[in-house]
Formats: sequence, structure tokens, C-alpha cells
Amino acid sequence: MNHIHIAQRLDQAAREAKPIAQMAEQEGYSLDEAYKIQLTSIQRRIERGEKITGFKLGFTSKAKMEQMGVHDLIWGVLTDAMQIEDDGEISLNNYIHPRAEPEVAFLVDKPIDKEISLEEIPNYISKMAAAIEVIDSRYENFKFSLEDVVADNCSSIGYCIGEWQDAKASIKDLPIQLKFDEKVVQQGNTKAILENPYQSVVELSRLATEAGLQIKAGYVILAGAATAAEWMQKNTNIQAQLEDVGEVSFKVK
Ligand code: OOG
Repeated sequence: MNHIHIAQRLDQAAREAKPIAQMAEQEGYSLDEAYKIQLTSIQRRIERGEKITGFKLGFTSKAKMEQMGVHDLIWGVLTDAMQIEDDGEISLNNYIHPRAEPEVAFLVDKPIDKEISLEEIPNYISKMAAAIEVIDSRYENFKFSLEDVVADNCSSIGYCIGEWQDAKASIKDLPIQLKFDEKVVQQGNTKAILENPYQSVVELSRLATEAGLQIKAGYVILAGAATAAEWMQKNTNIQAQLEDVGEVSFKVK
């Protein structure tokens, strides 16, 4: 199977909300090839009229690496079709086996087209918000290798952003919680995200530059979950709270 066929299969699995078997081991593709498959599947979305709205980082915390058994930082692409309105509603029927993660989101002010350092972040990012990412692996049983998950756009399916706030100078130690119907189901701290979630932007600037992609003004960057992910259930209100920054929520029907 060539990478176009693999991208088609993953794209179709997402559209039909039907899981498929893992393919990386059988097809023997490399990590570089997995990113090529990812971009090809994003290209299909763009051809259908979707617009790229940003990037997500994955496996930036130990909690996530341990939960999924994958230990390398990964990145994927967000599109407008993945956006969930704050205080909005989604139907569980459109997903395979979705999970929610509490995250920190950044808004890009100025295009990032080179590798930047932590000190340079304020030149490029001025807003941040509490966020929830919905992940929904296209693979059976939510099981995958590093190459599989990268080809599958890092399990991305949805994201919900709270009200943008001025980016704080230091975000190394902010408690973060995920609540289902007011009950805390996951709690952590931003220091779990690469010791400092701004480091996610630094890593993305390096990886995107290497891949020849620009991080445009207006793009959203999701820094990666601080905690393990939680299975979503019907008729639940899902909320994330990031101390000193804000909160965000949506309903699952
Ligand atoms: C892969 C995506 C990981 C994160 O925040 O670490 C991720 C997965 O667990 O399915 O989004």
C-alpha cells in the first residue's frame, strides 16, 4: 500500500467513525513517512474545504506517555472542522471512542518560520486559554505505535478553547483540572507539560521548520495534555479549568 492509500483509509475511518487495524508494522513505514501520510490526509480535508487552524503537540507529559506507551513528542494539524464551540454541544455518535484531555492553548500573533527560543516566545504569543482536546484514535481499541499515531494525525478530532486571556509571563506551575458533571476526573499541573508549556511552542517551531511548514498568525497551538485522557460518555458536561487563566466546557449528547 502506498502512503496515499494509507491516508485515504485513515481519513475514511475518521469520516465514517469506524475503527481500522494498525498498519505501520505491516506496511513497514518510517516516522518520516508517517508524517507524509499525515499531511496527505490533511490535504484531503483541505480539498473538502477545511482550513488549517493550528497545530497540536502530543506526548508532552509523562502521564500521557505512560497511558499510551509512546514516548516521543509528536505533532499534528488542527482544522476549522475540529473546532467545538465553548459552551457548545457535540454528539457522541460522530466519534469512534473519544477521550477528553485538559490542555493549554496559545494564539499565534506573528508567523513563526524559524526555530525560536523560550525567551523569544513573547514576540510571537500574546494570548492563552484553557482548552479541551478530544482525541479519537482511528485504530481499533485505541492502540497504536508511534508511526501509527503520527499517520493518524495524532488522534486529533476536536478542540474547544475558552476565552483568550493575556499570556502570563510564567505558566510553569498552574493547577489544571478536567471535570465531568462537576466531578474532578483528572487533575494535574502545567509543569507536567515539558516543565513549561511554552516549551511546546519551542519544540513545534523546531519541528515545523524542519518540515518546511509555517506557523501562521491566528493559528492555535495546543501544548499537549497535562494529565491522562478520560473516556467521554453520553449526557455529560465536560469542563477544563486552568488556574488563574480560565475555564472551558461543552456538552456531550
Ligand atoms: C495521541 C495524542 C496525544 C497529548 O496531548 O499527549 C495527545 C493519543 O493519546 O491518542 O494528544
